[in-house]
Amino acid sequence: MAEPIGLLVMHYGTPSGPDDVERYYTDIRGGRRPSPEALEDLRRRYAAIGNTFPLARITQQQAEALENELNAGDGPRVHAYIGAKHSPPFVADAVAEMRRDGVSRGVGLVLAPHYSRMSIGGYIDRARRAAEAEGPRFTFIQSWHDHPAFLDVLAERVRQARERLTEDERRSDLVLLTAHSLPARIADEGDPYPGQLRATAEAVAGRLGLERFGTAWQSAGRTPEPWLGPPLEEVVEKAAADGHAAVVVCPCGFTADHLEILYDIDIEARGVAGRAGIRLERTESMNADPAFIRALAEVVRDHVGATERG
Ligand code: FEC
Repeated sequence: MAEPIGLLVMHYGTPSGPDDVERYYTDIRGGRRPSPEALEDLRRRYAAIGNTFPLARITQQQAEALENELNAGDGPRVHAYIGAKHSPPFVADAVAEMRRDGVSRGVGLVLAPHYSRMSIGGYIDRARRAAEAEGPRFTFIQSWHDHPAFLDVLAERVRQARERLTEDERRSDLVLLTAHSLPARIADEGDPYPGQLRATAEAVAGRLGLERFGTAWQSAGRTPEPWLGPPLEEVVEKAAADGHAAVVVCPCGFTADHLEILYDIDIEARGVAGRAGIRLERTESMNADPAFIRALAEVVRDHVGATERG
């Protein structure tokens, strides 16, 4: 039997608990410690979601389910390894483990669908550096924002969220697809990230025949430089001013429940909507939903097929 492919499943990472928040934040900031005020603010946000840090557990479930799904099919056998950007086991730790296990062929998959040099590019750089001298030999899935199987699952999530609205609300709702904001200069550098979010939104709207939809950027960093906009909060306020009774937020740039969903949308953006007098309904996160896992398995199979064809 052929040697299994090492599937490197990469995610953002999360603190291991409240005591790990400072280390984590310092890592996100490239080794610079945050100011006491910024740290306090982050601690407050984690406290507001009950000091839960579900991302690592959910990623584990996603990776296991993906490995099982791929190994149950006719395609290539895989062994999944998990590596994070900002918490252990880091991407480099996972690559080292693959090497210890004798993996010679690796495929890198980031659990975020849209490519930016600053997001997916950062994961790929880490894995490449770790594998440079002694392998494994890697290929990377650059983005999967427009994979039809993923778009089908997303569209179904939006359909379900709209079902929860009253008929009146549905008649004048606005569907918003969101991703994590990044510094606005990436747009001038020709980065594909903004265009990919737009493409996801248009494809989902097309599947559902939506007339009222748009994109918004969420969770911008707290730095002085301009970030991609418009920010979600502003779009929600404008939706209220324009007479929409509800907004349906689909955070399609993320695949799991974590701070950026449970705080930034469920608490912050929902608070803005409430004050503006409209309803905010959010699509359920993908997490380890079997339909999402089947879609991811297709993404991996298509990539392996394409790289083997050369
Ligand atoms: O629940 C958790 O513990 C982790 C949630 C989490 C996810 C996530 C995903 C992305 N980020 C991206 C870019 C940036 C940039 C900066 C930045 C800062 C933070 C901070 C926290 C945080 N991020 Fe994050 N991100 C998550 C959490 N992120 C906490 C620091 C405090 C704050 O600003 O809120 C700014 C860095 C700097 O200050 O220099 C840039 C992108 C994603 C989506 C793609 C991916 O998942 O990799 C892009 C989940």
